[in-house]
Amino acid sequence: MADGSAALTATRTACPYCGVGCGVIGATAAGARAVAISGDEAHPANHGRLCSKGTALGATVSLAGRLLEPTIQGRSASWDEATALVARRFRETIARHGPDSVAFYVSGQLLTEDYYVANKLMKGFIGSGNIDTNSRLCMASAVVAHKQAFGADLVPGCYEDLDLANLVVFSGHNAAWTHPVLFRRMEAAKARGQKHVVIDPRRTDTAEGADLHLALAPQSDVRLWNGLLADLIRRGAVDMDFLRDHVDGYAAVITSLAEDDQSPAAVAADCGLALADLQTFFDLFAAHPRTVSLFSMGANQSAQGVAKGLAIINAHLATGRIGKPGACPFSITGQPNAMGGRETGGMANTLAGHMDFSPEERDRVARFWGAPNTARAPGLKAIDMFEAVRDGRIKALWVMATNPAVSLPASGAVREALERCPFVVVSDCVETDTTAFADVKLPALAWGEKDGTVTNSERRISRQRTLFPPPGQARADWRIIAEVARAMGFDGFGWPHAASVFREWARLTAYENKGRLLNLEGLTRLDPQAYDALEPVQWPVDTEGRGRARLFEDGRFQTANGRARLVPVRPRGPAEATSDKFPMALNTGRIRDQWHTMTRTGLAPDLCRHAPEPYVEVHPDDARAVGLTEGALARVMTTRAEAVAVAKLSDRQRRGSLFMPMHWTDAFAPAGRANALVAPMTDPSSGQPEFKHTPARIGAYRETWRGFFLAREPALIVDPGLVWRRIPRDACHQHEFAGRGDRAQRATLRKRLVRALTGEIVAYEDAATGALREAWIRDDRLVAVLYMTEAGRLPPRDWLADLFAAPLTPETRATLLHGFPPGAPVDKGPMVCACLKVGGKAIEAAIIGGASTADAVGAATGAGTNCGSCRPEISRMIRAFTDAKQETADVL
Ligand SMILES: Nc1nc2c(c(=O)[nH]1)N[C@H]1C(S)=C(S)[C@@H](COP(=O)(O)OP(=O)(O)OC[C@H]3O[C@@H](n4cnc5c(=O)[nH]c(N)nc54)[C@H](O)[C@@H]3O)O[C@H]1N2
Ligand SMILES: Nc1nc2c(c(=O)[nH]1)N[C@H]1C(S)=C(S)[C@@H](COP(=O)(O)OP(=O)(O)OC[C@H]3O[C@@H](n4cnc5c(=O)[nH]c(N)nc54)[C@H](O)[C@@H]3O)O[C@H]1N2
Ligand code: SF4
Ligand SMILES: [Mo]
Repeated sequence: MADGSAALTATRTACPYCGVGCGVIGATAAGARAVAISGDEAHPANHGRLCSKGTALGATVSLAGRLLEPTIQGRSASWDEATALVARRFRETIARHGPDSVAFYVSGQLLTEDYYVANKLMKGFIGSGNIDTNSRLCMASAVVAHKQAFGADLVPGCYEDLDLANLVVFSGHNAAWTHPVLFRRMEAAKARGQKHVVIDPRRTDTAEGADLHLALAPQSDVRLWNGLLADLIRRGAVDMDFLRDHVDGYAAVITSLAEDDQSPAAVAADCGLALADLQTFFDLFAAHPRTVSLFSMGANQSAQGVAKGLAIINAHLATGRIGKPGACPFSITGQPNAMGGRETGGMANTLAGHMDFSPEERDRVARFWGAPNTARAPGLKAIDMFEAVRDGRIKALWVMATNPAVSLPASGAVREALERCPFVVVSDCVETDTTAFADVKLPALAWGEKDGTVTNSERRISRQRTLFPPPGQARADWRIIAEVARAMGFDGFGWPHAASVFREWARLTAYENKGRLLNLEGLTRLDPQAYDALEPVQWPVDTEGRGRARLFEDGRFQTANGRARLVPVRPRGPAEATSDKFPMALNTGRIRDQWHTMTRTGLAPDLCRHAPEPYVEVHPDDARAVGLTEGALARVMTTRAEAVAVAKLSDRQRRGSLFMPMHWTDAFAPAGRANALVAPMTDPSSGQPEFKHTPARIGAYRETWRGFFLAREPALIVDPGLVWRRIPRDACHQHEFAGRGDRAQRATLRKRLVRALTGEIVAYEDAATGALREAWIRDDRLVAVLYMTEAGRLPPRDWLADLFAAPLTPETRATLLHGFPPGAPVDKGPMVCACLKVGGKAIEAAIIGGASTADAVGAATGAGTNCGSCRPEISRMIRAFTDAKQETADVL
């Protein structure tokens, strides 16, 4: 699918980040490893829009840090050798300890073709259910809720419903940051009158501009949605005809609701909400038949995640708000191919193609694969899988396209498991915290090199296409797996190209299909050319190749009797309650410009400027109580571990709650890893961990010294006594340090940092204040600077960081050790608009200059005019300024 002039080739592909699944056009020149990115206007998911992460894709395609050849125990190996070794070790382990002694842990960032092949090998030919995916951490609760309510893991709605709805409820979903392109679409609908309600303990950027924000007590969602359903019943707002014709379980739900006091006052009290706000929500919901309820990690990542999903679905089924334009419960997916993994069978408790382990379904899949050994029972879910690795039941593990040493809860125990496991294989594109534990590292093709399909949140299959030739010896994941399968002696893994894998997968969905909605019948005969040219299409795909936007339009569901099920759910508290020792609730999640464990977005300096360091957000009252000030280092402690992060004081946080982003790793900030803290408590039926609630306490870190080191190359420091973090900048790397040791600790660090530096040294030292400032200069260029202090202040870093980009002048040299140019210190503030690179200070200046709307700020500075995901923040800055002006006026 390439067209364009000989000089530049434009290729239509899809963004590798979130589940919105935006179409991207990459313009490349032959022989160059660079790409110009633009949004694909013809793609129905985004109509040409991209967010900051998609826009910055070009900055992530360098080969820095890439795995380019297989390695065995750290030494280079050929593919033949590595493949043979993996096959032999898996075969031997299975022969001695049985098929359940091995496991695959895979990812929603694999393509559908990769997923299909991995699943076929493990469940079909090795004969174990032990393949699970990081979607366990993400979508598992929604999957169970869908299966219980609809009979299969089916997402009823489509993005068009987000335009057509009159009311959108965001349940534990910070769309402004996590699905920015869809959020812009809903902002446009809001301008036409659509109402937004946000249910989230935090006042997120999504909540900032909403009509109503319900800052509910953590984990009280089931109580809230049950209260809503009871209220709808009281008002007579349920759809009795729809219930009679299409839904079972109404009587049971009524009985169950009666077990709790459903008076609005009692519900409001239990959810920590003002009664008036609760009433407003109930009124809004009753008044708008065209309601979409989006639910995401605030719902799924909970020990009652399934119940939360069901409570939301119940409200929709009872009001008949499903299968109609602008009305549905909508579980939005996180990863680009979370959906593809659920389809192919990446989860340990499903078999393949929406078929499970009933004897009939299992036999059907086994016949299709020609694999009499096909697993008869589900395997271990992620948390249990790593527990089994830790206690030695699993002895060979293959991790693909995920970084569990960072992203699984209780990551300390996960690292122990990886350390103890006799044989660990990791397929990745780069070195990660997880590859550090690998016996065998296998280099995978990355975005821009790989070729295949992904399915987005609205069941839309899109092509990811190749922009660059494979670097080094990197290979497609599906091919790596297929080669190992063949080396293990299995037939049925001989596909010549991705198109033939896809065709086989499509045929499985259609095989003996008497009513499974997941059916790709119309795609079973794609030849390589047609596969290459495949236009985005939503499953089910009929024999003519036509997709379907909305499911259940005829009121038929995929249960045995065709009726949906209302499933009664009762509210419960979090899995681990807060206590005197750990009185606060630690919540974790995402920030706007980083993607998970930063292996890609961490390469783009522009994406590291909005929230450059690991932080913990805390209510000012809670901070005051423990002597924490804005910007100080805070210790966060749980029963599992301790972390150190920068304190951000904000009344957007509830009292008693803390929030930490999930992103930082050993490579960027070892002390700031949130998952060292998180307890591995799970929902009993979905196995999804409660990432959003761990009892914790917070205090000040109280460092005795601080410093920063700017250098051209990143430094990696292993020293648990030290708090450090690295921030990539345009022309250098910024490292921030703090410690609680004496001057010897500083001296040891200094020695390590400067060991390899060469050049002329300019230095200033004041033993009395513990100030040390040094710069290394070679050929009029800065090589590195190191600043340390005990009691004193450190200069802003922006000016110094920018000095690395150009030769020094006599003027800049003269004030180098001051840390700022002649005149004022330079501090651009955080990067508010990552797309157009506009800092907070420039936006403040525009606001002071009279810009009083986000549009006006955009006109003055450009900020917010590309993807718009910073517009809520700009509005907040305008409001803060107006409030401050008002207060001043009141005082005067
Ligand atoms: N920028 C960016 N975007 C991403 C990603 C990324 O890494 N970075 N990752 C992608 C992936 S894989 C996923 S899964 C999605 C996730 O997208 P989201 O689900 O929107 O992201 P989170 O920040 O994990 O969590 C959402 C919200 O749940 C709230 N929450 C916490 N506890 C509760 C509770 O008890 N009840 C309710 N109602 N809400 C609660 C949190 O405060 C948080 O604001 O994002 C995708 N998009
Ligand atoms: N505390 C806390 N923890 C969380 C969450 C939370 O909200 N709070 N959210 C959870 C959720 S929803 C998710 S989805 C997970 C995400 O957690 P992870 O999956 O661990 O995060 P990523 O950084 O996206 O890891 C993807 C890895 O795959 C590699 N990769 C990318 N493309 C390819 C490819 O084509 N082939 C191969 N072989 N490798 C590739 C990348 O380099 C990277 O190392 O984190 C979970 N962890
Ligand atoms: S919203 Fe952003 S991250 Fe998500 S698919 Fe679109 S461009 Fe990529
Ligand atoms: Mo996710």
